[in-house]
Amino acid sequence: MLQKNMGGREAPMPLKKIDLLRKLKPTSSNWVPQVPRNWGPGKPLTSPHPPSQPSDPLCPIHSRFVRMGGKARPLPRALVFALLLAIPLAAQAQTADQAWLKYEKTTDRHIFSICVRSLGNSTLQQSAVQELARSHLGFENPLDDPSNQTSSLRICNPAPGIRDDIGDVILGTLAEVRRSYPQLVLAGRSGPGAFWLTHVVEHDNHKIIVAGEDDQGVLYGAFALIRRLRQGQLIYPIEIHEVPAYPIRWVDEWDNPDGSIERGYAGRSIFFEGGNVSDDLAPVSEYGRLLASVGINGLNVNNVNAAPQLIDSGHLRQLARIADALRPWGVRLAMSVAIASPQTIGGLKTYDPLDPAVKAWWAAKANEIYTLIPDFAGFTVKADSEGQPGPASFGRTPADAANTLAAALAPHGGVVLYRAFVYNHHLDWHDPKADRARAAYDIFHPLDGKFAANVIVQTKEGPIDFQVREPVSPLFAGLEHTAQAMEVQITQEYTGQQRHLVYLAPMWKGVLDTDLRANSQPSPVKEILEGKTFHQPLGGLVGVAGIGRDRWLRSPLALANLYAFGRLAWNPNLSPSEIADEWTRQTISTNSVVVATVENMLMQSWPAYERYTGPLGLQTLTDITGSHYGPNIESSERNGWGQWHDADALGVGKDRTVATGSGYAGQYPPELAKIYESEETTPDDLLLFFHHLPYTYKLHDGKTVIQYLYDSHYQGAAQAAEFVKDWQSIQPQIDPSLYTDVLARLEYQAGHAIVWRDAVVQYFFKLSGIPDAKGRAGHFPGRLEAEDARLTGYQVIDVHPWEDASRGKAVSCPTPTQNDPAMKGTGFSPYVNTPKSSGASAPEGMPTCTAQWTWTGATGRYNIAVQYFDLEGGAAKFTLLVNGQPISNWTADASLPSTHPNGDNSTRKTMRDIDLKAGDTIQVNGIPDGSDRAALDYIELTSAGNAAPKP
Ligand code: GCW
Repeated sequence: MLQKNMGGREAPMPLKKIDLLRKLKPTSSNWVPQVPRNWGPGKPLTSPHPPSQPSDPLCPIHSRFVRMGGKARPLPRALVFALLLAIPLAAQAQTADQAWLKYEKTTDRHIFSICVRSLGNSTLQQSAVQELARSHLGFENPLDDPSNQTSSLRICNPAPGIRDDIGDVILGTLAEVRRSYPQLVLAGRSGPGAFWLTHVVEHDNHKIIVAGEDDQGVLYGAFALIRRLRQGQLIYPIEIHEVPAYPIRWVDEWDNPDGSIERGYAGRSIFFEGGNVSDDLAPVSEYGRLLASVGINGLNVNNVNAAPQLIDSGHLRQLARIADALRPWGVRLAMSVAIASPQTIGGLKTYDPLDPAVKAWWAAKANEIYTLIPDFAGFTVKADSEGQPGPASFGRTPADAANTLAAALAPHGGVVLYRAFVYNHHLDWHDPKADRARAAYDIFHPLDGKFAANVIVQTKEGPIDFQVREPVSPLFAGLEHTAQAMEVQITQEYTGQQRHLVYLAPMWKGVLDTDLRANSQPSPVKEILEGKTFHQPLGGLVGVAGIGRDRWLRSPLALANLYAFGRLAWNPNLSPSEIADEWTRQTISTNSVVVATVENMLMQSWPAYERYTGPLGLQTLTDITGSHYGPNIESSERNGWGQWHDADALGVGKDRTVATGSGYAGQYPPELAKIYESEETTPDDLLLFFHHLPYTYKLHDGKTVIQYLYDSHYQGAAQAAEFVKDWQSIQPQIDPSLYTDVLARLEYQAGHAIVWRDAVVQYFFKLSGIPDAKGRAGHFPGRLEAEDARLTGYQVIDVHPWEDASRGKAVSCPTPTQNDPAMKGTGFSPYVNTPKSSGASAPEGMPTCTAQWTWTGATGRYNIAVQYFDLEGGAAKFTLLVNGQPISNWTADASLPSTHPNGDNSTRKTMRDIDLKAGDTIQVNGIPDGSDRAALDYIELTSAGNAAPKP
């Protein structure tokens, strides 16, 4: 019997046919695969559905040749198959637009002609067949026609339902396969999207069977086959059976009709432009393909802060085009709706969800939608949250609102994903009982059992808001009679916005594995979502993707997060490291050193980011009222947003205990509540989320809280620097353009990790007054402050927040219109161009400002880091000079938040191996541009041998 073990892992299936292993033994031990010399990149297929190829009557046995010792001779079919599947494939670099699905012909891969035949003719099966054609995997015969660079997949006898013995890979639904191969045993748990990969041998013809529970399962099976082949896995004999863990495997896009994307960091929308759906939806189709390849089956297309007009008739017709583009990939369209739509769009006097006219309006709207989009998936709702209208305006509950929408969708099979992200953002920070973390449970737990069957409550993984670490939301255990989905962020809003490498799978996996001990029984979050714990048929994972036109997520390595999200939504029992491994093999290289290096970088990246941004459960200590990017510790304090960490001179942390705090800890089932109630038993990495503690409180390893904060930030920043070296170590194995792209990102990250480190360390050092046992806080050997330099033109400024600049100060080059009291009476005008020999010259009328230091340290070879602010609204130019000689010019043209110098845009550029002796002058020239005032924080010299010199 076929069996599926937990969450879709493959399970052994007894063979019912020939012992293939015996048959597959190579006949020659010195067999060497060779390929023609003129093997080159193939012509990409422009459409996922090119016109059908003429049917190929047979895949002739003589096409399976390899060259041995200059002679061609036939190989037995079974051997060909085994070798095909066994040869490790050296995947090359990606282009980001095809991400992990960039299929390349390579010169070191040996491939053969293999036929593929689908038993059915559905669109999804055709997608599956064509995907195999596109994959360049084993479906070509180099000796037949070496000059033929197009895909030579032979799609054998495409006539549906006709049984013959031709195909080498046969695709079909369970029913179709059973009809054609009645002797085949395909058993085990099933469900929508499930698939079997197996093999049969008939009349000495070896075939791989891709059987899907439904057409979608066929497509997933084909992608699974490709995934394994591309990783070079030996899969013959093949026996795989997978069933997706969750029915809901959705991505949410937060795209606005004008083409902007809330919390998107990869350019403009692929869906919308200028208020309408984009004309060109080719990228949407390509995106659908990526999503399908990892099993994602739903896409909610617009921002949860929903633009009401998207539900009007004109826009619905446009949205139908998006649904059409996604349909060949089995990805169903969903949309966010504003609860006030019946009033704003429908012209009713109210949007009270219990008003009969409102209910009728939603029902009619649903009918209209399904006429246009018959497979429409459903609505996502953000209501009574961050200014969005909601049922509370009428004294109604989220269940009232959700059920009205659910009733409208139910006749069509649609669902409502109602977000539990409902909270008051005008909380009273004086009140120790006030706590935003409590909101979801306080509001939704009392409604358990009141939601319609097609409502799924969608809860963020933690009780606050996608922070670098939070405890798991207690609501997952608090809804026993309600379908649930967990929302995570793929787009890195609070985790470095794709400028920092942060592989999020370990964080998600930690949440999925957390055992909430509901009713004192094992109840890991992943099983609650799967419906196992509370017997709910619906549930799943939703990932806020934020993909845009710039290579989906802009950063090539960030795509590992999109991939991992899909894989975990399919099977939450996969480990983040095995997912990292398979992503790397398909995307970067199958070289074992590359795989090990990249996997290690990915796995270390989230812990490193946590260490340098917000350890001990403090959450990301970022600017929570602005960019959500750079450090800004006090932005969380003393305002209504409720992300307080209550730092004062004596201690830090939010008291969420039942005994003395907000009582949040008591929302967990008793076993966990007990653990979190005491600082003794709370895990260190969540300590300050639950407890307000003195800086001198000792952690489990005996280290004080303050010393841990210092150490953690230094350790995290040092790890970020290591990522650069790790990547450099594999340069020869990496595609050059990918290498350069990622290297620049990692170097930037290493510099910004220092900004984070210094901001948080100097903030807590000043607040606590407690010295760093290792002497680092407040001491920066080799650092020369800009405000201490001889300045021409530059003015000293206070940076806000102060911790974002070294000692809180920087220098900025004023605009010609700025009143410049510092310059008054000096006769100096900063608005003249300096001679060309002094580095980059300013355009006519623009000032060049300079900061100059005299080197008083030891003679030697140094690296000089310049810490400057790369501001929005211009591209300032900088030059580093030594003794008047330019060493390096660069332009501050990165796209970073804010027009004001702060931790969002503080950037480090390092010039290496510069010889210096005492008395040498070091100078930085800055030429502002627009609102980028060429602001400068400091320079820092380290010995090129890495030892810091004494200034
Ligand atoms: O994290 C916050 C984001 C908002 C977002 C909100 C939400 C779409 O900063 O941009 O709004 O969460 O999840 O609704």
